[in-house]
Amino acid sequence: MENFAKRIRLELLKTLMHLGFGHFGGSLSIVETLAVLYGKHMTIYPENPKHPNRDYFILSKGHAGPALYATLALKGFFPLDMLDTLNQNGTHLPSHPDCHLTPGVDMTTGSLGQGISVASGIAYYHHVNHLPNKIFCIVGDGELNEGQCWEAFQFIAHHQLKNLIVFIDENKKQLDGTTSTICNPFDFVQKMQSFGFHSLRIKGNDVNQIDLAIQEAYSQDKPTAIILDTIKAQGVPYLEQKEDNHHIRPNKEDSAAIQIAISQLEEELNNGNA
Ligand SMILES: Cc1ncc(C[n+]2csc(CCOP(=O)(O)OP(=O)(O)O)c2C)c(N)n1
Ligand SMILES: [Mg+2]
Repeated sequence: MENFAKRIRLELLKTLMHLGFGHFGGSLSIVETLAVLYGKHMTIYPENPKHPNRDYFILSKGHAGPALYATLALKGFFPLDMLDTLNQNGTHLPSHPDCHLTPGVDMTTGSLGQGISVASGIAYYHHVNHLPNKIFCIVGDGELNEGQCWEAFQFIAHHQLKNLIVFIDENKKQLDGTTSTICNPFDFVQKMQSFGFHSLRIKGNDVNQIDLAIQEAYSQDKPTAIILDTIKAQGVPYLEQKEDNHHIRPNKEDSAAIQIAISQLEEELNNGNA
């Protein structure tokens, strides 16, 4: 899974550098979670993406679409070289996911707050029909400013939708500042517990912790919210330190740092150290 995370991060960085701008911060912070989901936990059918037995993934924080695209390409939903068409005219990879355009994308997202509502609806359908499919959804910590998310959480807990695992990417930043200064969320673990969830906080850059948290979720008698303690732009130290790392159009210094990260990842993957 660590190896897969490195491959996702590498393809993601190459894709965004090819485009010349993008949501580096929020894409990088979910790489490890995507690696664990698509590398281990999800039943997927890259040759037949809409297979009825598939598990579902909803990227509610849709601006991190490029991280999902890198993952889907590496799993064989579409060719890797398609990543270079990100955001171009006529592309099948718009900057925010579109389920009508991209194989493997289960829901169109980007308007924050809506993905988690749809995920709860998909989970409810499978729950009442006694279908075994699992549903995974990642929401952003800033996204939780949207009241709609909390309506969805109430619905999920009320109906005991244990087939849905919610991840909150707590990277502590939103578009233009920190979550604590813009609209303090306080403690997401306590909050989700009081909303009726089993909830725990783990290191969101540690694939083993993510894996164990998902396994823990399977054995609960209530739905689970996994709080991912992450760093915005995780995995590229220079960008982690950059104050405004939500949407970046890399300047000379940024580009040099990203190139170093790309070379390091390539070297680690080539040496089999990953
Ligand atoms: C309804 C809605 N309002 C505003 C935006 C613009 N927007 C895009 S990303 C973002 C910040 C989201 O913060 P967070 O969920 O913390 O994302 P992350 O830190 O994971 O990038 C905003 C306000 C949007 N996409 N949808
Ligand atoms: Mg955030």
